[in-house]
Amino acid sequence: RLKGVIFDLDGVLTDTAEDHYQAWQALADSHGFAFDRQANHRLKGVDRRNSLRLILEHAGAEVEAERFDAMLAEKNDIYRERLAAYSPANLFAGVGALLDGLRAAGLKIGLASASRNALDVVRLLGIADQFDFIADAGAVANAKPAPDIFLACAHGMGLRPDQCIGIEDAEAGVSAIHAAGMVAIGIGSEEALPDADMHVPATGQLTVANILSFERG
Ligand code: B16
Ligand code: MG
Repeated sequence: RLKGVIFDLDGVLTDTAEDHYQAWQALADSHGFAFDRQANHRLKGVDRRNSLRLILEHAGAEVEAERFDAMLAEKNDIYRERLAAYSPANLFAGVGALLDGLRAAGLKIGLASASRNALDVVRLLGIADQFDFIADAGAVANAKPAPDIFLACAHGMGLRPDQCIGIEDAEAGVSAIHAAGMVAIGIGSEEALPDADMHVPATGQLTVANILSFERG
């Protein structure tokens, strides 16, 4: 029986992707590395460290460990400056009502984001109190597509993975949900997320009824 719903953050509850992109672009520009929106597509759902690896690979560049870490910190500073402008208005339409509905139906709600800024983001969105558990991306060994963050979230909610459904907008995230032994709802087209078990174009279009019927079906 379904007892918990685990949400990804970026692309599912809000659109931090544009701010991540702008921060990476500013970083790449200031260091003279080739980067653009096209190259940014590969970073969807990928954690900070692996994102920088992909950016350097794209630019055909290599940097020593110390500069690599300094670049990660620099990108995060730029990103957090952008986050300062966030408010509940940045929550995707319909998500507030969906969270209220899940809670009223007695389901637990979890967050499994690759972002180490996730807690601050949900606070800024005004939904931090809605979560029974927020998994800490900094505390898991392996990033998505590994199952770690979804398993940590289920465990933190006191549930078994097979009692949870995961909601993701990125391929790496859908793989992580499946590797955790959960069913996956994909936010986006079937083309973009071929492995997801069900698709909706936007999170706000999900209802408690169709999440529950999906489980039974
Ligand atoms: P941070 P999600 C991911 O969030 C983003 O999609 C990805 O672009 C970002 O690099 C990653 O979080 C790490 O974020 O630098 O804040 O730790 O989709 O897993 O919610
Ligand atoms: Mg995402």
